[in-house]
Amino acid sequence: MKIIVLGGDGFCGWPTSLHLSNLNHEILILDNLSRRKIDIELGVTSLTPIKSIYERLDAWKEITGKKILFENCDISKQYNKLLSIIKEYSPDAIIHFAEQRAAPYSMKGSSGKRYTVNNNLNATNNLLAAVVESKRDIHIVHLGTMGVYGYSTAGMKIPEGYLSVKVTNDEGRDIIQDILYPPNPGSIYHLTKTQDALMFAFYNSNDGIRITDLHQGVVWGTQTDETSLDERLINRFDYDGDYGTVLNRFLMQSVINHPLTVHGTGGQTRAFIHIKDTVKCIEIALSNPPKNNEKVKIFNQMTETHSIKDLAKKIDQISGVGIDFIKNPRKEDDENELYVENKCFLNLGLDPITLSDGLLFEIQDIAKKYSDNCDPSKIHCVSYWTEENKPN
Ligand code: NAD
Ligand code: USQ
Repeated sequence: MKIIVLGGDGFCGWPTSLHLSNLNHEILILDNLSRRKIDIELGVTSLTPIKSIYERLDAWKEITGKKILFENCDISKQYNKLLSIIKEYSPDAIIHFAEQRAAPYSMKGSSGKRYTVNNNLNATNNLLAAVVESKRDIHIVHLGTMGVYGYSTAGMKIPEGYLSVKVTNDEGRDIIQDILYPPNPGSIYHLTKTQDALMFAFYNSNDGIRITDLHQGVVWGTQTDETSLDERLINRFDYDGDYGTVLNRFLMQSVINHPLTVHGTGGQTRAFIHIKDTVKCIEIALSNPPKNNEKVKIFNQMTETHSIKDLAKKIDQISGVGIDFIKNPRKEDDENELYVENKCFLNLGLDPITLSDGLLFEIQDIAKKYSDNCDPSKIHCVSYWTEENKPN
């Protein structure tokens, strides 16, 4: 397959590009390297020493003989460039990772909110408009988020995208319809993903674009089989208060003897997936595209759920660093239950990787190896959802 990977220099996009290239797909990465620029703006670096995109691609070619192409393109702004690349390269599929993905960054005052909305919504709309204008038959695979459903206890299993509702009309007749699950975003970032979903529904019904939207949980881990081949291919590892995700943060904190930063009571339950399963799920989604005229396919891309408190306890047990319950910088429920349907991927052959001490130790080893790169002053989250969420 010929595949364009939008955002292929990022945490999920880089290992996915290598994985698909290894399977002999032809890969072209489009990325504006904004994630690296945000590191500079925030005064942090990935814990792991990531190489420039050019060094990464040269190393991949040297090690495997496989060539991945790269173009620097801001897909939220450079519409004509995006369109001509799509027409010229004529891909079978486009994977869309190219969005600002940190909830705390998106809540960093008006600049974070405006940047996230402008970047993410224009990126998605430009992609969809360009696919229509190119007149090519292209399968779009988008990375959405479990957070589109919200994290209030639903009292039911969260379905894969659509909710079957029954309404009784004026004549007393029951009408049954599948609607998009009611969106309930918890941050500006998550809000953009709910709006992406509406754009997909519209372009799918109006233009017949074939789309798979993957509502992914929190990703943990860092290396995949391909990124482990050589240090120059290493994946990024975010630990800072904006971009670090909770489990990787806790593992990193545990190796530098920093008490684990649980927000609030830690009763929040979230869905998780290992990065090796992320790349596998995308491979599966590409091999199972929607048919012509099929509605947007929505899969829940997660393998397990855990409460933050239970994760912290588990890591405290293996490290003994202690737990620091801090005032929650976010406006979110203190406690929630979460049951998620994930049959789509399981039925298509996903064999989930779940939390095991072995994998936790593996990530701790990486964090330990590069712990000199950690700036402890960047660990705490200093992005607050509202004034009331600020520390007393
Ligand atoms: P990331 O920030 O590491 O990677 C995103 C990449 O997209 C970066 O390389 C960035 O430079 C690029 N990019 C952003 N805006 C762009 C634009 N306008 N034009 C071109 N390139 C642009 O993020 P990630 O963790 O790899 O996440 C990828 C996708 O997966 C995101 O859409 C995110 O919402 C989704 N996701 C991530 C997680 C997670 O835990 N990391 C979980 C669920 C969903
Ligand atoms: N949390 C802590 N302590 C920390 C960091 C986080 O208690 O040090 C808590 C948060 O308050 C939240 C939960 O852990 O309740 C998850 O936070 P997170 O930063 O790991 O994840 P989140 O902000 O939800 O975002 C991440 C990715 C995002 C993706 C989302 C999937 O950055 O791109 O969409 O996970 S999901 O959460 O399923 O919506």
